[in-house]
This record gives sequence, structure tokens and C-alpha cells, in this order.
Amino acid sequence: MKTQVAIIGGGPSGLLLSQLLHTRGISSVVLERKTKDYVLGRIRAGVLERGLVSLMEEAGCADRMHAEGFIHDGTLLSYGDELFRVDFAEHTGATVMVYGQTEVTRDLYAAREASGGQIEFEVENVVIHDTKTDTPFVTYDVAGDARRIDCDFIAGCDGFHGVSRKTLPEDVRQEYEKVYPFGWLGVLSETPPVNDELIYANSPRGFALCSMRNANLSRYYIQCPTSDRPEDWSDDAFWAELKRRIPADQAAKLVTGPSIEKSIAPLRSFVTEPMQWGRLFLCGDAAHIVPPTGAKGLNTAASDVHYLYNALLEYYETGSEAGVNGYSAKALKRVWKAERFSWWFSSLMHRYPDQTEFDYKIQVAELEFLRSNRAAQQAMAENYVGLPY
Ligand code: FAS
Ligand code: PHB
Repeated sequence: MKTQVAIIGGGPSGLLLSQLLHTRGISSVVLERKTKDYVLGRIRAGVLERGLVSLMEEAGCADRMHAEGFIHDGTLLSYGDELFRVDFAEHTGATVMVYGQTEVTRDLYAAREASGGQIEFEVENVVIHDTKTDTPFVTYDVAGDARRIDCDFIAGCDGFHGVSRKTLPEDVRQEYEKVYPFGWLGVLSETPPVNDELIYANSPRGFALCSMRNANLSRYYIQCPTSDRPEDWSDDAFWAELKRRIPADQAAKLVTGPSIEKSIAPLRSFVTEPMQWGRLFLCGDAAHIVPPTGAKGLNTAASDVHYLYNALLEYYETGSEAGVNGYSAKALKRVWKAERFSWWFSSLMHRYPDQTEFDYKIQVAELEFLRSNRAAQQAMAENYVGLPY
């Protein structure tokens, strides 16, 4: 099989890139390890930066997002029973879209299928070849049948556990990592959200987050030990702990109900450099991971896709290789800013096992400074809505 761009990974990164390329007549094939239902069964991100909203519009996949998503022009932060708001629109003129990653992925699959996109599911043994030449190729198996795709470029959109990052020679790869001493226990419930806006809560018992998917589908998280398993937490225990971590007036109006999904995500900050090796380009979680505190995982995958899409467009439309040669350096500049914000917000809001009372007082002082200082709020708001691409 021959295509212009072989894309490994049928998550949001791979699908968005494939759909954007299609809008400009550039062919691609997406190779996905799992089934479509499995991919759509994952519950992940919930907040879209303005840049990702624009990319979905450019890809022609934004109708349902605009119809069913929620525009949020601010967020709430709490410490103990104190609650304050950071107004994104006031400080940046921008907003965010609350619309689940699952729905983004669903919309992208629908668009690829509607335009005859080539997506191969349940692929195995993907191997990337000859990326330092201008005739790279990918070999893989489907149902025991050995296959090959000859292409001009390969996009590694296969997430943290994929094969793409490991294709870069070990002596070339520089990896930076910080593992956090806690995880996030997440619950999805068919209950009305406790508040119209998200609540990021710092409490002496640990972090909590009140989020949502729609008027009757809420998403809640509490920080938990890395040793915990979802089955260690009954629904009642989860709700009782969540109530202890958010302001009393919010806890009093929290509508609880049975969890329809319960999972624990480990938290890490991770970046691999470079994000390309010849004609192999890494996008999204294949290249970097952030703690979800700042809602930057999916959104930084989107900025990678934006840079790679425009670099490939420049190549195919003008023959210039400047964009493709400069992809890694350009993407990493924004990746590290997202890493910093995610680390900062996680450090501010979570309870660390070795944290002293002094450390907690410093967190409260920083939250009170954020509460009272316009410059501090503007800095947070600009990072949260998404720094420019
Ligand atoms: P993905 O991991 O989504 O997709 C990669 C795809 O490649 C997968 O479908 C995988 O099956 C496939 N693949 C892997 N290896 C392959 C191979 N060898 N061959 C073919 N296909 C292969 N971000 C937030 O902003 N907020 C959150 O709350 C949040 N929660 C998260 C919870 C969890 C448990 C995880 C793991 C991540 C979370 N994230 C969150 C981050 C998440 O949203 C990612 O940033 C986002 O999925 C990135 O998208 P992709 O880069 O497409 O990677
Ligand atoms: C979510 O709704 O899943 C969500 C929202 C904001 C975050 C993390 C997760 O920072």
C-alpha cells in the first residue's frame, strides 16, 4: 500500500491529523492497535483550549461540539471553605470548551469514515523503517496477514505506550520525567454537576476536581495514593471523601449517584527530545505527558498536530522542507510551557506525602495571592485557555 503520510495511532492526535490532511488533499492511513469501540470507551480529557476548538472547525468536525459543548469563561478554585473565581474572558478575551475527549474522538472517526478515510484496526507488530531516508515505510500485521505501507512521512501518534518514541535510537533520545507521588481517582456519574463551572479544590485531605460532560453527566476526581485500586473505593466512600475536600456549601448541594465509570490515572510529567527522527514525527502522548491538573494533555497533542499539519502542507504545496525540519524545535517550545503550567498547578493544588505545615501555608498564600492579584490571575488564565500556537 502507498500513502503520503502513515499515521500510527487512532486516538485524537492521529485522527485529527488525518482529517486535517484530508481537507487539503493529502492522503494518509491510520493504524490503530485496538478496536474503535475500545478507543471510544476511554474516559479522558474534558476541557478544550481555543486552539483545539479552531482545529476541529478547520477539520470540519465542530458542529456537534458547538451544539453540545459548554463554553466556560472562568473556573473556580477552593482552599478549605474558601472559593474564588478566575475569569478567563476578563483576563484574556478567550474561553474554553467543555466537551469530552471521547466525543472529540467520536466526531473525528465519523468525519474520517464519511470521507472514506483509511483506518486499520487491531493492527499488531507495527515496525517503523528507514525514517532517515525519503522512502520510509511501516510494516504490521492484521489478523495474521503481513502488510506494508510505503509513504513519504510517518506520524507517531501512538501514545505513551506506543512504538514510535522507541523507534528513535536510545543514544538520540533525551527523556525528562517527574513522577508524582499520587494518582487521580476519577468517577463518571449520571448526575447534574455540582456547579456550572469547574471547581479545582485544594484541601488538607488532598486535591479534588468537580467537572462535567453535560447537564446530567458529571466527572469528579480525588487525589489518591498510587497504591490504590478503583475497587478499593465504594461509591459511598468516594462521595464522602469528595464532600470533605470541597467547600461545605458546595458539598451540601452535591448530587451523588452510582458511578458508571471509575478509574485511577497515575500522574507524571514527561518529555522526550527530539520529537522527530528523519521523517518520523512524534505527536501528543507519544512525545509528552502532563499531570491532568491543567487540562493540557489533549490540548498539547492538538498543538503538535497543528505544527506538523502546517509543516506537511508547506512541503506538499511548496516543496520546502523548512517546516518539517523545524517541527521538533517548534513543538517543544510550546510543549515545555504546557509542562510548566501543569507542574505549577499540580504543585499548588495537591497534598504531597512529605509536605510540611509550612508547605501547606505556602500553598494557601499562593492561592490567596492568585485570588487577589490581577496579574497572577491573568497569567493563569492565559495558560489555561491555551497559549498561542
Ligand atoms: P492516545 O493515547 O489518546 O492515543 C494513542 C492511540 O494509539 C491509542 O488509541 C492506542 O491504542 C494506539 N496505539 C498505541 N500503540 C500502538 C501501536 N503500536 N500501533 C497502533 N496503534 C497504537 N488529558 C487531559 O487534558 N485531561 C484529563 O483529564 C486526562 N485524563 C487522562 C487519563 C488517562 C488514564 C490517560 C492515559 C490520559 C489522560 N489525559 C488527560 C491525557 C489524554 O487526554 C491524552 O493527552 C490524549 O489522549 C492524547 O492523545 P493521543 O496523543 O492521540 O494519545
Ligand atoms: C475532565 O473533565 O476530565 C477534566 C477537566 C479539567 C482537568 C482535568 C480533567 O484539568
